[in-house]
Amino acid sequence: AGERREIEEIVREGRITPFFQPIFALADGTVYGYEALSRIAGPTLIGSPDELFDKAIASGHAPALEMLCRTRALHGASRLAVPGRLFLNVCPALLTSSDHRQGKTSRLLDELGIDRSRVTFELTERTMIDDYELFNRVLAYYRSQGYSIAIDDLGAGYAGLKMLAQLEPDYVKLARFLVDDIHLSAKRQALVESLVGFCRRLGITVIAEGIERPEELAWLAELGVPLAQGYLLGRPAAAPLAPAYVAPEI
Ligand code: G
Ligand code: G
Ligand code: MN
Ligand code: NA
Repeated sequence: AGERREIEEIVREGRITPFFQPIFALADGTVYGYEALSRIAGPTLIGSPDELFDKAIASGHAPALEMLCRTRALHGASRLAVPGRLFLNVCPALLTSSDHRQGKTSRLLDELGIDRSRVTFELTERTMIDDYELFNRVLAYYRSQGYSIAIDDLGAGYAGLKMLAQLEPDYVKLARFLVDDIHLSAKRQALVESLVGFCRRLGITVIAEGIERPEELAWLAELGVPLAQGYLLGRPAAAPLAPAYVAPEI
């Protein structure tokens, strides 16, 4: 009950700070874009953004919370040191009622002078299990509005392959377990190599996330993963921020 009140307060008082984590092009070390990651501003009993969104969904505050996070992220993005593509997480539970918020999002982008073609929505694979028809409709809708789509955490859910078979996103973000210790696992190397080949054939751009070790980065580059994100390259931080990763001379 205390947490429910806290979510109400967070939404009412706008207590969300947008963090940004850089995504790098491995070929030349340039910043390709940023993923916006919302953080609760000030002291809180809520342990993580995941918990925040789960509780907000349960208590009916999710639409307001998501719009707050998005507004904060877009304002923050307009102050980023290096411009680039902007990756925004979308709460899958809110997909069906997204028209209204899309309208608001588009107006805000216009106000801030950010082109829609620079914005990618990340749809997590973890909870999108069955309704491909809905997913495809949402995807087509976002595209018709000028946005692009990423499938987030591919492999972490129940339907990774089915998703690849049914959908054509612009980006696929590999689930962290595929990257974790990839230098030690011939299986993970083979999986990532196959996914990279599959995506290349279909014109889908692969992003690896959760890179924490130089050995992982080396393998991903070797396997032809074009874009990467992780603590090794740059941690999520409040805007504006400077890039951390410098590509090795080849
Ligand atoms: O940054 P961190 O690993 O704590 O994020 C945890 C989860 O919260 C991630 O799955 C991320 O996608 C999600 N998340 C972070 N910010 C937002 C947001 O603004 N909107 C939505 N829907 N999810 C977010
Ligand atoms: O579910 P999603 O992929 O949107 O979640 C991204 C989350 O991953 C964010 O909460 C971010 O803080 C976290 N993250 C980003 N880079 C790394 C990393 O290198 N290692 C780990 N463990 N988490 C990371
Ligand atoms: Mn994400
Ligand atoms: Na996610």
